[in-house]
Amino acid sequence: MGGGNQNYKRCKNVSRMNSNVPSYFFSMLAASLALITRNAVSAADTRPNIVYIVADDLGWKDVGFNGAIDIKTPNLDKLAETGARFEQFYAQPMCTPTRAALLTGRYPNRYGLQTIVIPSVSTYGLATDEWLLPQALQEAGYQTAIIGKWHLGHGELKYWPKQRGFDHQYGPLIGELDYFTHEEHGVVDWYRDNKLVREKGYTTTLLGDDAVKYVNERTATTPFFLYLALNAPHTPYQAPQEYVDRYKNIEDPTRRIYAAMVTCLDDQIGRVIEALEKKKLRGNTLIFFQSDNGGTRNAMFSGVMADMSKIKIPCDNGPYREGKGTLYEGGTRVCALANWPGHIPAGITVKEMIHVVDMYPTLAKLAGASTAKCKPFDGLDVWDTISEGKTSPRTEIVYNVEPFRAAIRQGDWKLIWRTVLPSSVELYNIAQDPSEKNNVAADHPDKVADLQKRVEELARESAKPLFLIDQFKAMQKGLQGEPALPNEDAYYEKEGP
Ligand SMILES: [Ca+2]
Repeated sequence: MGGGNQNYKRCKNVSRMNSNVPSYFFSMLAASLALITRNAVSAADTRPNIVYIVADDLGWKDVGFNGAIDIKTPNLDKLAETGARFEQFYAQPMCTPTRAALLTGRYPNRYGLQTIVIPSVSTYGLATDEWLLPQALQEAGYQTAIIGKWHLGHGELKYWPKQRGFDHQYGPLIGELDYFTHEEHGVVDWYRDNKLVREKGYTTTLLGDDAVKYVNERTATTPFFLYLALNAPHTPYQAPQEYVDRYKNIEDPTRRIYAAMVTCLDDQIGRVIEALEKKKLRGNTLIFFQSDNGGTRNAMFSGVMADMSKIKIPCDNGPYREGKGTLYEGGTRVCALANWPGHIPAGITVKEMIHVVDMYPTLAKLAGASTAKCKPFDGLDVWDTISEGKTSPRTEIVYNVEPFRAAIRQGDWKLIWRTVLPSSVELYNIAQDPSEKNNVAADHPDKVADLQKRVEELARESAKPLFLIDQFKAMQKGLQGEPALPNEDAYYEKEGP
């Protein structure tokens, strides 16, 4: 309405300046036409399509655009060359928490998903009173699809993606599965629009097929949000032989399969880009890519399906310490890029801090979606940082806050605090020491105290971890039943002291 009024006022001014009526009439006509054209353009929807791609447990340095030499990722590299790569893009240390942070714009300690992941035997999920990104986009007129891994609740239908704002769903609901049988502990976890489907094929390729089909069915009149959550290259390490054969030069057998998995993932992304180009949708599509956490460096966090005792862990997080599951940079600083021709400059490196919680407010604003139904965001709109290189509004990263450990970064200072006994405190200057080699806590007691105070504040605001509640309940059940005393008859029959 404001714009309309301004036009009206401008027309009135024109009328004062022009005494002759035909000139005034034509000015009015021109102004009206301009207004109609503008409205027509917005009705045809220039809001971007969003293709948000997540890889699973991909090492920071296992993509060409971050320096991988043996693993080939030409499609991702081209997106980075013609878009923005991120140097300090942070996620949570594991699958469930990062995916929850992305879709809520809020840190997982707000709603109890901060600890580990939702195990396949558990029935809890992402709180249904959170208003998710696909819901906001759907409400704004977007078509929405999840093609790939969910891992935000599978035990009850109310937690499933189609119940949470996605028009279309295809892929697994839990955290890991066999790439060929689509089973986890003998149970098939492969669904299309809430229906169990039994299909042949390699998961990464099947997800790529469905993503291409989805793009082919879209038109320029309705924007869409495609959340392409590829389950590769999470354990178990499995790849089609044709991809493994491309890496005969890689000596270590697990790294060879892992490389094959990553290249297959890259190929699917290439197919999706090609489909967008053929449909002439590429120019108005923002593509985002990230790993959900760092590559695995510790077998304890690798998952439950693979026997890690006989293999060399294949992931490479480059200069960053440790990996998935830990609060060090290797677990939380992930490979990421964004690409939107004409809107994100080509070949830039965004060096500013961004956290995955920032994506919801950023994307919702680009989409013109209301966030009125959301709980208070931890995320910030970082679009000017991505598109114009402006300073990030983000000055703090909350790596995680759990009852037994936490990590937080303010500016260049990062605290990692282990609160269980024996406790430990680590302080790093990330700008000077990105590999976290020199713990300088003893030299900066005031900085440690400040950051600990902030962690205490966040801990007081936190929900209890649903994982721990669930595990305690399971443990309590195990403690009930008959006492483990010897059988009475057997005891009295026994001769002895
Ligand atoms: Ca993961």
